[in-house]
Amino acid sequence: MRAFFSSADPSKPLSAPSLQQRPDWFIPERQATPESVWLNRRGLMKGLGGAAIMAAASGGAGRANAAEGVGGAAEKTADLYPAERNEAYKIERELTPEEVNSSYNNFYEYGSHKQIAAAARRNLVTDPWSITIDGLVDNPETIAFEDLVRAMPLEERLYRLRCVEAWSMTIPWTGFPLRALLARVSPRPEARYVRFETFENAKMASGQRQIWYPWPYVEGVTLAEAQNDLSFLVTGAYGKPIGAEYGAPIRLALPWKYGFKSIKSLVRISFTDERPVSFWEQINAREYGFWANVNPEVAHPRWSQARERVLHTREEVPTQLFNGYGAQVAGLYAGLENEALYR
Ligand SMILES: Nc1nc2c(c(=O)[nH]1)N[C@H]1C(S)=C(S)[C@@H](COP(=O)(O)O)O[C@H]1N2
Ligand SMILES: [Mo]
Repeated sequence: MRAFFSSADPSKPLSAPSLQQRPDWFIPERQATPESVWLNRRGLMKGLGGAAIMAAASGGAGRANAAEGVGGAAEKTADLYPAERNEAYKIERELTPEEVNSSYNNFYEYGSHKQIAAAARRNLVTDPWSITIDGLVDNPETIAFEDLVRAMPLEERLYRLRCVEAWSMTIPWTGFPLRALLARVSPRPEARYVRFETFENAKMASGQRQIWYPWPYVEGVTLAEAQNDLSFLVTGAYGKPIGAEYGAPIRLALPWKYGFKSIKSLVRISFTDERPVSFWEQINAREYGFWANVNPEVAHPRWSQARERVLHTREEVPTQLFNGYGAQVAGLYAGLENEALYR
């Protein structure tokens, strides 16, 4: 499974560094944590030792897992799959095989490398799972995952995913338009942004013991972006509920933006009048901004975005503006030319 990512692979065209290759990253240039704080953290890490931290993490998670059914909350909605495909969202690329997709993931809650699937499946407990919708809405609520899914119109869409690290996949997602959720909760006129938050529980995500990351993972979009047809809340893939590695039981898909915007395992969706500061933006705002629209002409500070490795193939293809979704989304950015739209 790893052969095609081997650095010995002569067809590997790009140096596609992973997000964590940044030895100095936890002191970002502009908003450094006060020195005393991170020195203490380092002291703590040293004192406990990495092994002790890992053992504590997996011990706790193992117990949690024993109490859980195989499929978590998703099991309660399994009868909804497969959902009917919406033919408006087809693409010319071949689908990435499920076994490839489910063994090459970014999910920093389970480690800063790609082989997190087993740990996520073992430790992510999704039953019970509820989602809180709050902030500037007329109908705030906290709702059980299965109740929300049953109230929403599920459909299948074929979407691309273009990671900022210059690889891509094509995925048959199942879910519902974010717009349908907006209609349910009725954002108030003052709401300008939507903020998304992943769970925070180091007992079921050992990566969250890495306390120098700004947990929980947070993302955000404008209300106009949230209302776009393409903004999709994902509950399934390949015709069944999503597994832990994809961000069970519910995650976002924003196919015209770099993959890090597509936040996993959502517990909270908030409507605000303030632009949310995302997880990666907190870590390094120079490299990972709020907009993060795909653009082959705007290089990442450390590598080109001109081309992408199509996972599972040996192909390297040109990246497209807005990841090929310009017809649907370019209009969202009229008048915003002075914003850093492409990082
Ligand atoms: N909570 C959370 N969401 C996340 C991430 C993460 O580390 N934690 N990684 C992001 C990145 S960088 C990418 S490319 C996609 C990967 O989704 P996939 O593993 O389903 O391909 O998830 C995004 N959502
Ligand atoms: Mo990514």
